[in-house]
Amino acid sequence: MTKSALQIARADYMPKMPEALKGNVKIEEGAATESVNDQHEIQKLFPLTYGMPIVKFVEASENSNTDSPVNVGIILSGGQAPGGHNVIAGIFDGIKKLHADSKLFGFILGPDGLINHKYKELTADIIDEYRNTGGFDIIGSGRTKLETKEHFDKGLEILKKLGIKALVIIGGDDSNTNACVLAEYYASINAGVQVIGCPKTIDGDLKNEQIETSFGFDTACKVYSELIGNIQRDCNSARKYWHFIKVMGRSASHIALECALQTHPNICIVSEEVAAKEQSLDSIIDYIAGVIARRAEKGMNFGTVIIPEGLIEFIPAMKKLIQELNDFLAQNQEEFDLVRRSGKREYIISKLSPENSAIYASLPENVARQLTLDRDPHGNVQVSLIETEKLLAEMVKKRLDEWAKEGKYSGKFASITHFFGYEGRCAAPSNYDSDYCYSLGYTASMLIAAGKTGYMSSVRNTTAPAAEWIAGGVPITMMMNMERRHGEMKPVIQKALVELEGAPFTYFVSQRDKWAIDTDYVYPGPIQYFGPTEVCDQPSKTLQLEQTGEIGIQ
Ligand code: FBP
Repeated sequence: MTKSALQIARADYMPKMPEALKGNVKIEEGAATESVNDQHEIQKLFPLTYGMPIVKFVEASENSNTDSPVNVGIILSGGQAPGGHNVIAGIFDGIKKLHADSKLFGFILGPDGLINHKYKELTADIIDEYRNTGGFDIIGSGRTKLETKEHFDKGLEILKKLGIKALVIIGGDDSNTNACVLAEYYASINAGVQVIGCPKTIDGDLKNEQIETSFGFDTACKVYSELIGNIQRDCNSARKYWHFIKVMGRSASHIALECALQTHPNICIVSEEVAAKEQSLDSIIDYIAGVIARRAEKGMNFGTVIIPEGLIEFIPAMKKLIQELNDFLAQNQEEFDLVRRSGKREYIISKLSPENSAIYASLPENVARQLTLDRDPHGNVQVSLIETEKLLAEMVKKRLDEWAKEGKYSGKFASITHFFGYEGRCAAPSNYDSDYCYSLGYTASMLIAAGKTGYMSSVRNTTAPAAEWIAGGVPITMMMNMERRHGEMKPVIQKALVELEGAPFTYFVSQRDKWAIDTDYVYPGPIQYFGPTEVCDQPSKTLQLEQTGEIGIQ
């Protein structure tokens, strides 16, 4: 494999770690915990893993190594996120420290690898190739849900065969929920296999009081912010385009908000605000067109708009339309397929309820088509494939044309659209993610040595220097509540949406009118791996605002 100069230099980077993890460790247990909501139901569903204490690791004087090898299996679950390889390297170094003969097995392509017994032993040579690199390619990832008894039993066969003491599932909220169900099940049958979770997702929506952030968010946002900054500099140089930039984040708008905090765009839409204010698509268009018109009055016919990927489902009226379309197409797909392509739009308009039909009719041709074509295996419209950035750009143009006719707008409008998602998910992890992930992995191995199951590895206080970080574990049941999923009440980890009362959004609101009209762009530049600490080691703005109330150096 040919390596870049950066890859070669990064291979030697030693992730910074909490002081407490550097030598022998001992565990400190806190008080019993409760789930965030629905305590009675969650306790009933998880009798063996409910109520366990939060734990942390502290330095110990006595030897904390184990008498026998600690064999561990790992699964990468869901979308890629920068730093996954360092979680694995941290686990590897942790179990080798515990006992030199410990072995690490990686299950290939996500949960499928466990179910179908596809695995590979990750030896020191392999691990060394992947230290501080982006991607999940060391073993690959997959989106199969590990949730049935058949899956669990099939998995146990191979775990037993390989003498695996614990399974670490590196995933988002759903995968960690399933990790907890698995932990409970293995405990209930005395399987002798522990299950530990690690918080992963660039979307940043797996966080709470104990889990400060999910890994990968920091790097992905820095990559998108570099690109947005570059676009802003281009746009401020040519002064002739409005750039509509959609950024990933299936549901929550954390990525969009973080990128806004890093780059000061003219407009950033936050889906959670749209939902809370029950905004219509029309009012969003009015808002964007209004800023464009105000800038045009000052002679500035250029700017940037950041749009969160999940927006469409947060607009109440669009959500209803999508719901009716899902239901209608699920029952009438065959008839719909027989309608000629040129007649499909009219067909749908004639079939929907009057309210949804009017909204559907107002959508540009391509978006209306995407809403009927792009469906996942469960029959849902795949919102991530809907080109919201194009939808907004087209509708804004229409609105500005109307205003021009009414004499309310006399600027020039030309737009360019972008979607940033896959560009950031496998980037070489920032120092923050390299360090954080390595510590998460190392901590997971310590949780295993302490005999814990049903815990998520946690590293806190990460806005302080790494030596002061606090490593430990949180019972996964503590993060759970009951939610309706596919018509049934299920125990799930609460997804963290952008809090409208929280420090990052409040700060954004205090600045956005200024950013809209002034051109106050920030150009963060590429992630730096070597150099002054304020350039290389700064955590995300979201984290800094949440933990310290300060935004840090721009
Ligand atoms: P995870 O929640 O699994 O980490 O994935 C998040 C994400 O990157 C979203 O931002 C995006 O909508 C989605 O994955 C894309 O999924 P896919 O990789 O299947 O195209």
